Amino acid sequence: MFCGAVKRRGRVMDNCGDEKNIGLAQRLLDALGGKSRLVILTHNNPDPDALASACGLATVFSMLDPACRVQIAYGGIVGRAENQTMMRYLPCKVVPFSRIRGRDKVAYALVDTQPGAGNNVLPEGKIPAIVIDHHPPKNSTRHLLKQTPFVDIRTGYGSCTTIVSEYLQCLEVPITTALATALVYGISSETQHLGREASPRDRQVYNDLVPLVNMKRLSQIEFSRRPREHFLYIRKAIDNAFVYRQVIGSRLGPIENPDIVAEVADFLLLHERMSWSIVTAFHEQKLIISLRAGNDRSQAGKMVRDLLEKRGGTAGGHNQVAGGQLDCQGKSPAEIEALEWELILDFLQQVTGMENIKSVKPLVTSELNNPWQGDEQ
Ligand SMILES: [Mn+2]
Repeated sequence: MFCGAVKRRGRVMDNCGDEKNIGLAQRLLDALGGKSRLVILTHNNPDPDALASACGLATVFSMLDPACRVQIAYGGIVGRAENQTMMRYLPCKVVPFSRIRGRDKVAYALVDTQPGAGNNVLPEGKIPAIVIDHHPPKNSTRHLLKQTPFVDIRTGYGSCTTIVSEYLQCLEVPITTALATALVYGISSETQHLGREASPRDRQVYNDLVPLVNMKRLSQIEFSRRPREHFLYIRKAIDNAFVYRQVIGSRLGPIENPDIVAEVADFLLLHERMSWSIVTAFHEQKLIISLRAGNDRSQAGKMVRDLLEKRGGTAGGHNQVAGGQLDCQGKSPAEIEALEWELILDFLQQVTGMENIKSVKPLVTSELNNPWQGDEQ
């Protein structure tokens, strides 16, 4: 029904039309290479885009091959309240990767991530059967994609969910209310309601799906109640916030919930005078960094790769949203903190074009706190 609608409006869509539909279905099935189990992996600490993509792909496979056992798994944790609520309402079960048995015998699909991206738990040396993503591939990992039977990477798309939604539409898979709600939340949270990095395809799919959504549930997800810890993180973020010209940032120190880094980066960019935000934190021996840009022609993804890859880290992203991590195993807290400042100053120089930046200004406090010292519980 959706394909028909799209064709009537004269839009060209990949994999649409009866012949190509069969092509898409067959290519997806063939990618499994005869395996009867598929594990769909999101990126670590999955966000709504990754969760919705995984759920959409699982629904595709349950129609294409009801005999195939499909599981959705993730590395890291689901920390953000909205994402936890979303998961409760998802029509698919999503489990930590530690719960997956027989990891050698299954086929893997990666959604919203790629082999070698550094942000997923695809077992070392495994080539996935399927990769569906909207992040630009890195040159260093192209050889892994070449070996992957089914690759669909569309860097012009604002969300990975849009790609998977197009599969559902083209293959005429029935979309339940719960699935539509998840897909629409995936697209809207990734693109800030289509305002950030959204393409015409994102808008089209979103508009197709909205009539199927349970709006009350969508609202419950987006405006989830939060635990006390959330407010402590926000206080910490504000207390440690700094500004330098058009850049706002914060250092969160050691944290339990890695999702908060991206959340604070979005939050700080709400400052009316700022065009960039940078947030850093430390979790499981890794320095995590999140970047946001207000301008859609900024190159946040390239920026964070330049910052981290020369130091041995992994990073990726788009024009306005990007992030990465740096392994700090064996380093002392003082060394990590020094590295953190080095990264921030390097970033400030690149963005502002200023040299010899010595200090940054606190946003609200008279002096900058040190998030590495003391617990604020
Ligand atoms: Mn995404």
